[in-house]
Amino acid sequence: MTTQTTPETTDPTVERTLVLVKPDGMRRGLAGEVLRRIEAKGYTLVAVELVHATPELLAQHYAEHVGKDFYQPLVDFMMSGPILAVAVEGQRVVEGFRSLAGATDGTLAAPGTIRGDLARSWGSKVMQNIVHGSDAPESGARELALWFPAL
Ligand code: DAT
Ligand code: MG
Repeated sequence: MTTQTTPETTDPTVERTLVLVKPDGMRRGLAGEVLRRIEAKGYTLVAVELVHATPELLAQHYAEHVGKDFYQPLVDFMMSGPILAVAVEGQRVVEGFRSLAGATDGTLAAPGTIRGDLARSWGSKVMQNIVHGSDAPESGARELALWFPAL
């Protein structure tokens, strides 16, 4: 009799994403709440590190936003305090964490999501939305290489 199960290590649906608890989340003491939700969903924490971001790191991380009018305020905000960088693994975790995080604008994010439950936005506060999550598996791999070069 042959086994039908696929070892998790060879399962292509197992992927990794980068989660950041942004400076507003850290200031408000919400790192544990974010990690709790990730773990409760069933994902695995692979690496966790407290990071003080540099302009160089943020320019690579937010390459798609360089030159936009909110870019410099975003960099200033992301350098306003420590960030908790988290490498998270699981089946379809990239889209799964985006779903846990909710929409970018905390005012509009659905209740039940991290942003919907914990973030509000008005004026320039829209960027204070607690968390970052990679938006595609390729972004996850690219961003994890920036924040966790040894991983
Ligand atoms: P997300 O973080 O949901 O992936 P994004 O990649 O479009 O959103 O933008 C990155 C961050 O930049 C976002 O979390 C908050 C900030 N941001 C996005 N659009 C903005 C805007 N129009 N004004 C101010 N900040 C903005
Ligand atoms: Mg994004």
